[in-house]
Amino acid sequence: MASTQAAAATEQAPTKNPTLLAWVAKMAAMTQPDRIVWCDGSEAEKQRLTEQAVKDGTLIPLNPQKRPGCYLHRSNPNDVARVEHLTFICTPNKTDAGPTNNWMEPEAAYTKLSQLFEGCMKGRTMYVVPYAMGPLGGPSTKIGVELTDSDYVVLNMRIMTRMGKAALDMLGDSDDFNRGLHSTGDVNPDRRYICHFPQDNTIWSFGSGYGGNVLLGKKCLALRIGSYLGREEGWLAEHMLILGVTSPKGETTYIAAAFPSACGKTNFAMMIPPKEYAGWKIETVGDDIAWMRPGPDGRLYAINPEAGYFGVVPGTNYKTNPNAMETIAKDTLFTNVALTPDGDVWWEGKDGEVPEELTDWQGKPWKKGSTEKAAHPNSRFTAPMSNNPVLSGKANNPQGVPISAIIFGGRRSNTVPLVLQAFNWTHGVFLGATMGSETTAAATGKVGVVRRDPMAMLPFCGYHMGDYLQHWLDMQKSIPQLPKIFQVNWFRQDKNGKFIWPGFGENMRVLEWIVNRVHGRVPTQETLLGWVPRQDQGLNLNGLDLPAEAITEATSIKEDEWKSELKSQEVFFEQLGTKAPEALMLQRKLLIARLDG
Ligand code: SAT
Ligand code: MN
Repeated sequence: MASTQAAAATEQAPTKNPTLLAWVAKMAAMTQPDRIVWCDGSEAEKQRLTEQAVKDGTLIPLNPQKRPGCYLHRSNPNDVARVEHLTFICTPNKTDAGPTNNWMEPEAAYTKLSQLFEGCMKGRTMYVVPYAMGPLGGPSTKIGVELTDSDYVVLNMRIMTRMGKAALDMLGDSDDFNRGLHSTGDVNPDRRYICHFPQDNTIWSFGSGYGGNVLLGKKCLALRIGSYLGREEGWLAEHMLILGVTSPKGETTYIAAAFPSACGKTNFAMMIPPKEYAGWKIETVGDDIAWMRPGPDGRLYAINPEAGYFGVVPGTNYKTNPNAMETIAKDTLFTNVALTPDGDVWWEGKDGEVPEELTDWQGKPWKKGSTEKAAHPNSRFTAPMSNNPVLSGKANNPQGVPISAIIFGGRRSNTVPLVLQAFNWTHGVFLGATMGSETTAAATGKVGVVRRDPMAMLPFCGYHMGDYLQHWLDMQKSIPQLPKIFQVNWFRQDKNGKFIWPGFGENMRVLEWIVNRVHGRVPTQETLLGWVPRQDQGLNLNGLDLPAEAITEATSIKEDEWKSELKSQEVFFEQLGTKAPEALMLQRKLLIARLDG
């Protein structure tokens, strides 16, 4: 059996890369697929796979008049989000994975998962999916190959990455590629594992068919393995959107911003400025991940390693994100949204009337007024970035864009003010390190509890969090022209539980202040926490229907809240033990002294 598989893998392969061929043959010998198909990324292949996915029920075609080229996929109801408790970093020493990751010893993990993978593709097709993370040929771009038995995964990877022949050509005969193995197995949560082997540049994912668990280029390679490689090679792999903001004078400033999953990164990256900002333009470079390295001119350059968006659907509408609505109007895969009787899709928070009747995300009949959600709260769209009306002309630039500001933003109903600027890089790293956020539906588990989420990387850092923060501090030395660092919080609530700041397009006002600070154009007010907009020459609030008290509330610093915040930060730093960076401990002491003083 094994030699037949190996021969089949080699015979049809569109490459002579010996390392790749040997690896594919070895994985095929273990998983024993009936067929091996090398994906070329062509239109014909897309059509063939789509037809097949429709035939086997994986995809439901949507009304071609309403949603041309769009399909609906319903995942297994036990498989609707990332599973952090089943995600492992497999390093020889437990300390290398650190206290914030689940750990398995590599040999033990390979042995355990081999038993699951053994023969799991019998009767199935193994797709070989070569893909590039980053614009083809760029200095930051990495190649991965994902072996998968899911046509849904292939069709998603085709949107999310530069997939197929072009990636294989870029790889050539090199052995420098990420080895990803995925099988949906029997979609049983008891036999579900997402294992990362940073030393081997390898990912094994078993038992899931959903998003970040299986689109291995995304969270697994671009963040977990990426962050590990970034430390080795002197760059940063971050959970950040990248946008360009252009003023009426034609000056473009590029900004990277970290927010946890499902906290509005996609909305922010595609924002349309309010009418008071005529002449201003926001353009998207990326909506989820940034790879950043120092460039020859001493600035920090960022690329978006992805080619598509895997965004949260509920809440998306023409008010919150018109550009996303345009983006998902065609050629989009929807996962776990509701279906209308006329073959369109629906979700909570969509524009217009709630339909009388729907088929919900599980395929069951649904009636208006039902207490159940019609679309899953973590339902997603997969759409090519080329659909985005405000895609930056630089999104495909292999060199990336120079970053002038970095923003850290959590979801906090209290404590953290609307915006502040860090005193310097080290203080900015402290702000990022002490980020907290209320949990969302993007991962399984309780929603709405505050957890420390340093730089929005808690679920995505592929090594010891203390070393990661030290790496951020160390990067200062290799970036002569450091970006300025800011902290924002769009999610602060008043005492009635209502959001104080209107958010969405109005975030442009905060962005303008950040741009002005970056270029040294506005004075600022020093506070205990950092620099904030001045009352007189601060945020432009023209046209905003917001009482002055609301702004005071959204920007206020309450010392009692900060006392408990410091406690919670302390628990986090204690977890890092001796790896808690000294410079950050000093920042902490300074903050305590300021608050006590
Ligand atoms: O499922 S994903 O991990 O890709 C989405 C997210 O959590 O941001
Ligand atoms: Mn994300």
